Amino acid sequence: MASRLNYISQLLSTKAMARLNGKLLSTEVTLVMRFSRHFVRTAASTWRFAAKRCALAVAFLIVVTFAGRNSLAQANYQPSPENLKARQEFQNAKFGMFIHWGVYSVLGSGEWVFHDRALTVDEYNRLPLFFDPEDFDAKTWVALAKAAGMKYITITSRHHDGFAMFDSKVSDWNIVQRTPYKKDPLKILAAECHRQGIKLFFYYSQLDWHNPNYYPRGATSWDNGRPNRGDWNLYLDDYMDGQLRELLTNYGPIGGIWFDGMWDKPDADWHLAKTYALIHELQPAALIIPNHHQSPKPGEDVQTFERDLPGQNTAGFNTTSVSHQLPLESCDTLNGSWGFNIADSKYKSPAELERRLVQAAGNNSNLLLNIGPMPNGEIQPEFVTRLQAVGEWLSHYGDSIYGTRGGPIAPGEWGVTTQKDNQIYVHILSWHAPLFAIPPIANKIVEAHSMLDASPVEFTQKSDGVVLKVPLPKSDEVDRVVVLTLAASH
Ligand code: FHN
Repeated sequence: MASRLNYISQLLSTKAMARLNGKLLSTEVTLVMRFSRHFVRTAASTWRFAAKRCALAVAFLIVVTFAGRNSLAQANYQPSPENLKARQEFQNAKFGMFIHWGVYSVLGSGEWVFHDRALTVDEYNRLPLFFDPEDFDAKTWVALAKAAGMKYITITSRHHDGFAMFDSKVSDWNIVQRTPYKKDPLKILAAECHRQGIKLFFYYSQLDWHNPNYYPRGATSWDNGRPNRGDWNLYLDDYMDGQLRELLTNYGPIGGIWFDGMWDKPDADWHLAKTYALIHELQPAALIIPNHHQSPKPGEDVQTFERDLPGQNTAGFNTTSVSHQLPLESCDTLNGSWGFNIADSKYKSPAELERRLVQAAGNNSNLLLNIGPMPNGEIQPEFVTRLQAVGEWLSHYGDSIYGTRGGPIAPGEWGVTTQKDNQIYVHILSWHAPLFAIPPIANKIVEAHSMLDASPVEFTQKSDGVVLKVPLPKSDEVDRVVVLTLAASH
């Protein structure tokens, strides 16, 4: 309640508050006089008391209205058959490429540089003048995603700087009108993705550090030269929904919209019902993936987790429970940054990335792995070689990942299981003894083999569990996968 009231007081400028108080004051005074005469000694204190009551009444009304609207989101949402099919395909895909790319990459200091250096809007406005990605080649990007074994791409159509990396008619704060490049890379990328059979999702930041109508400001705001006023409804209904309409009509069928930034104003009314309905109406198969760090709301199609597997909260973002209805996704960085960061060399090794992918699959989740291309449009070699190595690993082990769901045994330090039809894949990530015991499996196991070389794996199955005799790992073996084939259930 305290944070909501805080929000309300931000929302109502002093002037607006005075106007509203004026309107409601006479009713309030009557009420106060009738019910509280012995508490109110003088006319002056009557006015003060009435004004307080009045402000609280207004605040309460707004809280109720806003809380109601926000929590309802797209009430009574029934996903269309196309949407349900897209959810299945999304779950089968398992591995995607996340791309953070914007004018911020010019400074090589990540995508938060506007905020982190507390730049003014006027200062930041100079950045697009230096953004000319003449080496951007969509064919190479999509081919790299495919070589890595990734089945979809999610790219920033705009990040928190509000800069549209596409041809937007809603405002000139976009790549075509503000940069020497003058082209729409998302158009080129979308065409290439369609050609190479990769689904394209658009990341869209609802948080905006540049637009004056993103007002009242949120938790990440600083004084960057915007006026202390703005029209929130205009921002959502005209600006944001206008751009979403463009993204959903000018780029062919897209995989969906990946929202980010609602956490900046968690109690605000984001007009979700309207925005979600617009997306589902324009492209019923497009999935809505919100990174709001809250429990899923009606109208959302995927639950996503930032820098953590579902159910974990090492990064501090994921405090909610895990949905059993929606597909799950976990996103992470290949080094430590989202946007291009020239000083970040904390690259994860191919083995770490493979483990991460296996753990995601065993937790019934996709992995969306991020790279931040350079301002010239190239992807740095440290990313390329690591992604290619993961792709090489997947060319051998892909059957144990793609199209699977989390297996019947709870993930543990030792590893995870995945399952597809009548096959269980036991992914042994950390186990050094030759015998490995797992809890009971309902169906009879008819065969077990190692995925590495198809050699048989001895096993005993009893009512209290299964024991596998696994070969010791080879020195460079990241994941020992034992495939159990189950008898068909009758
Ligand atoms: O602030 C962003 C951050 O820059 C990045 O885009 C990540 C990706 O999940 N999400 C936000 C933080 O929640």
